[in-house]
Amino acid sequence: MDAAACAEEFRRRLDAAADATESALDALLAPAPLPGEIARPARLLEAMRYSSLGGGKRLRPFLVIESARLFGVVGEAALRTACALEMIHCYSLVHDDLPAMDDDDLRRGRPTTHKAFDEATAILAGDGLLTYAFDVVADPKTHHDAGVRAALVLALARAAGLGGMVGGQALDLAAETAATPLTLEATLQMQAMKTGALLRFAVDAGGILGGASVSQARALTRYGEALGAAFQIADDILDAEGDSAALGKRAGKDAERGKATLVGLLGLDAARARRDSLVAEATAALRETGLGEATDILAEAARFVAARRN
Ligand code: GRG
Repeated sequence: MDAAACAEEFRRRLDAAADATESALDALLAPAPLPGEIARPARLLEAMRYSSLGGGKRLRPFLVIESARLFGVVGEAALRTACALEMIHCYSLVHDDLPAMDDDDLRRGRPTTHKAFDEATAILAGDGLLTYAFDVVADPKTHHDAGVRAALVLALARAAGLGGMVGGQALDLAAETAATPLTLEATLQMQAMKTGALLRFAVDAGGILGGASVSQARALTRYGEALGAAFQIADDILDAEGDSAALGKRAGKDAERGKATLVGLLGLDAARARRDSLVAEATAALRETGLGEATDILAEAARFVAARRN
């Protein structure tokens, strides 16, 4: 596929993944209780729907769906895993926006969940999305093989928890009030945990669902790690360039808050160079899967992540 055709096909598949995720989340968050549930409280459900429907690029669902497609896996298994991951991503945004954390009023171009509802409801909506994600992955509707479901649950828990996103958020918060700024190495580790771990899970999940070989799984992980790092540098660059309106925050806000950013540590030019070499690293890792042109769309995703404006 030539570059223009690949970029067009990427957009088409990103839109398709976003549409499929929206519909599937809408169905999962329907008012009727599931077997074993007692009732679905209306206001909490409304806040969970508000937090997860009608916005976002749906990059993580796209990565699950497209990495599973590499192994011929299409349909419910990938889509439900994609929804679970997106629920965890949305929960993290809801909690990150709370007054005790980033204290933001806007997210995805509309009031944050605690502004649209109230703080207690926003905390519960996040908790509800987090726990529902594991319900969805562990449900036999996601995969007939209990071993596959257990592998997904384990990988998702590790990506989202203490040694992943939540741990990374804790390191980032601690850095804001620390006497000395984080070193480059510590910043890279914090970012790999805070934002990288869920992106990495997205492609690892495709390998788990598709029965990737050990070497293919390793290559996918390397791709996910490079993509995650490129994603975070792009975020730091957007913040520094003052082009962060769509991120729902004022330009330079992260750096001003004492948050560790790669632009702060390396400067803008070196951060851009690092971002570009991570895209090359991600693309090289895809070649190591031995899956050939089928991986072109994921290579395009790495370029998209690096060039994103929101
Ligand atoms: C509160 C447990 C907890 C964790 C928060 C990921 C995170 C940890 C906070 C998000 C803060 C933030 C805005 C980080 C920058 C990178 C990022 C995750 C941006 C939002 O992701 P996108 O661009 O968002 O994929 P959309 O809206 O497109 O889904």
